[in-house]
Amino acid sequence: MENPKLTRIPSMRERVEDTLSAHRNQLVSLLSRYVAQGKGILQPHHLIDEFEKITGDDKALNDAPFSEVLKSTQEAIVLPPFVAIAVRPRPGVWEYVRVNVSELSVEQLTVSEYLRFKEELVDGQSNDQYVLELDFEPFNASFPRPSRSSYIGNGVQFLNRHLSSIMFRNKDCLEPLLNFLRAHKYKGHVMMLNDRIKSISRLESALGKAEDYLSKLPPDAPYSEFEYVLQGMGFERGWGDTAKRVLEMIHLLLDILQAPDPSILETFLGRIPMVFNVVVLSPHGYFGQANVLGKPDTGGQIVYILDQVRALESEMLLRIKKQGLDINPRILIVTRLIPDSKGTTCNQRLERVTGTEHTHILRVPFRTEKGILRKWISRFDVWPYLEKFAEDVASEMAAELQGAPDLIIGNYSDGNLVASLLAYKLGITQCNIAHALEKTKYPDSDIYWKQYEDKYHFSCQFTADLLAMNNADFIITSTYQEVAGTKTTVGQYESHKAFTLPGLYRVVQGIDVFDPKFNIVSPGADSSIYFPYFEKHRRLTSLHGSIEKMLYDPEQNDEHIGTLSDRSKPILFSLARLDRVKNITGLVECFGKNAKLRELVNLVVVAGFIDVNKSSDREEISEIEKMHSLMKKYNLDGQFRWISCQMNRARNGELYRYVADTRGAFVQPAIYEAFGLTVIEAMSCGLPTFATCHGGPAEIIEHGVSGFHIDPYHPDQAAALMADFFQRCKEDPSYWINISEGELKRIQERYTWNIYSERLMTLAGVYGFWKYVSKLERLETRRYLEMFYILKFRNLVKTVPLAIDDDQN
Ligand code: UDP
Ligand code: LCN
Repeated sequence: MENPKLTRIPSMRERVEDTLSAHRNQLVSLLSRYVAQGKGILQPHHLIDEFEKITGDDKALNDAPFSEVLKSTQEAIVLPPFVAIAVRPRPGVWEYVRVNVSELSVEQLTVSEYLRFKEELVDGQSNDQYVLELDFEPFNASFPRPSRSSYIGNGVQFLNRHLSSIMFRNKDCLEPLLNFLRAHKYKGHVMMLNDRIKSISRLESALGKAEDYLSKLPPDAPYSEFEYVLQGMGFERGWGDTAKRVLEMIHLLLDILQAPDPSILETFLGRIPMVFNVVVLSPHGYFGQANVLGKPDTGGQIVYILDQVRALESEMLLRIKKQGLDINPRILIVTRLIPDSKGTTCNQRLERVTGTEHTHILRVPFRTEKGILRKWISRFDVWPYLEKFAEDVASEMAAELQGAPDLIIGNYSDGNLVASLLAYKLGITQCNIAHALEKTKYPDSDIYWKQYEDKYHFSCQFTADLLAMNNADFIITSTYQEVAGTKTTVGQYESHKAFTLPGLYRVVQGIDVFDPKFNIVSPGADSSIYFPYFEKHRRLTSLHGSIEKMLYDPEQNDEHIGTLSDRSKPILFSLARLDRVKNITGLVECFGKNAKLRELVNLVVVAGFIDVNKSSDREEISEIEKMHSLMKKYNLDGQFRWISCQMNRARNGELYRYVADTRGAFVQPAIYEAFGLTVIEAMSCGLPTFATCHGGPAEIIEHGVSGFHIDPYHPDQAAALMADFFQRCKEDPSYWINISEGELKRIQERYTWNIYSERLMTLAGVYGFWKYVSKLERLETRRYLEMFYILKFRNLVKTVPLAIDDDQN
């Protein structure tokens, strides 16, 4: 066989240089166009648009290496005569190149040099060699991590492979497993192994004896019948509730001792009783079970957590029973107590979660030296309260649980920070859920952070995010794109890999998306509320009267304004909080402009307040004003109905189905949507859905099969796509059914709470074990984080003003 010729892959710099020498003229013309735009940041579409202008049909240039480089460029920094580009050949992998357009020289930059160059956009040239750089790379150097992008988001699978291969290579590595099983206790009661088993060889022989003994018993013999015999051999409760299940566990462990295999290890670790008490943190309000949804900051995260804890409690009960234990699990959702609770239960300390037996909301107030903060405040303003909150939570939670939890789950930036403080202090396994990382939602909010500081305090938020993502033992995301984007777009976590906050610090390695802590575990929609429109026997027809009133009652009031003069038209429906990024005003505008769409459908939106005086949120107030002005500008009366936020979930579920009855559609027009629960809700009802192509919905929906993607930056195209859909459905009603069926299939395959809770409990087991065996390595990172918290974060927090209660004004 001929020897394959070994060729070196050219560096990014060489690829740019090669193209520069082969296509000098065109490239100079292109780069000059970029430079002509002056100092600033160019986005990928700017770069490609200009490239297409100069290449036209020039096949040679289109095929040149530079074309590839440009297609994977995520941003260019123009500071004449330089153009620096950040190239992302594949998810998670970045390179940086700078071209001097006057001298036609090309240089490869390190991440740090690139960021320093980018800072010049804001601060001008600086010779300061001592800018603080945050770099987690050295701590992770000895840590296992995959290199293929396809492994991203499947950390547990990688970790199991790694753990089983080291156990296989070196029998001494089984020792930590033994110690782990021996250390297992619940409130002082030993589980799994007692003192009789002190070594691996002893364990092996005891397992052999137990196997022998159990195989002679009836498979369904209860544990109590053989408890004492097993105890004599060195086993304690936790292996199973029947002889059959204990035998299964024994076989799994014997297999691991013989020849560790990743999937066996995962099954075994997932079945060890480890999690009885869970604390779920979601500090900012309003967190309640009624009358809260749609209020500012109160949306999907609340829905997600309430559904999650119900699913989690059932899964925990099932597992505990199968483990042969008689223990009641506890789940506490910890949030802030808001004394001025505005008709909600947010002023109650403890509230049982409906549909559960062992799950409560525990509310702890935000407190300062001046006392308790009484009013609601925006999630952007909570930073000064969190450290004290964490301390108060530590004692309240200990009292409530009579001990420490086994797992802490943080939610959003504030919850993840508090989770980090508690998990670090108590040595507990920490899981993070971002829901949304604001850096992605607000473009360029890192480099221009100072402009946002007054209203958003992103300096605190991004710092908190970095601290929490690095402290977490594992991170759950709803989609792959949340971690590492797509081939062409950057993931939310990925955007924290390298960025700069000029004047504060520079992040050269903030998080690595290849870290095996990332796992995709997607949520679902509560199937008792969001079920298909055609399941007639389950439909809540008794609510149709109030739904029709909401939609068609001619009265104009705080609850609804606008009218629908032709009730026979399908409804184009949207439901969201009225914040800027949700872009409801963008939807209203694009509807207003498209005569065809206006002729084919009625637009109905449920969002925010109609009366501006009811809102205390900055963004919401400006969106409310914009909605009113758009209604006038486009003369929407007769074709448009605006309904204020709706907090009754059961009725909202029926509303989606009511819209489906009109052969309508749902539209989610956000400028960016981290995941998008309303998309899942609409799809679960079988309502055809159009959703933003920026963020989670791009992954949830397969365009043209289980819904449609729309681009909020091209509203005219979005409106045309929707008009075409309704026109086509008018001509061929089966098209509507096809899309609806496609959506229901997609939901069943991927987005259900059953899949979620099973996965989460297994992850808690595997990462709990991993935390135990890797204690020492992680300590280095944690000490570095502690220093960053104390030296940086605490000072930043001091810049955020404390809120003043209304009666103190
Ligand atoms: N929601 C609601 N009433 C409203 C607005 C929103 O019940 O007036 C619910 C909606 O049904 C969904 C959640 O709030 O369950 C919004 O979640 P999503 O993930 O779509 O967006 P978020 O608000 O979390 O950004
Ligand atoms: C926050 C968001 O912004 C949404 O995109 C998510 O669906 C929601 O949280 C639940 O995770």
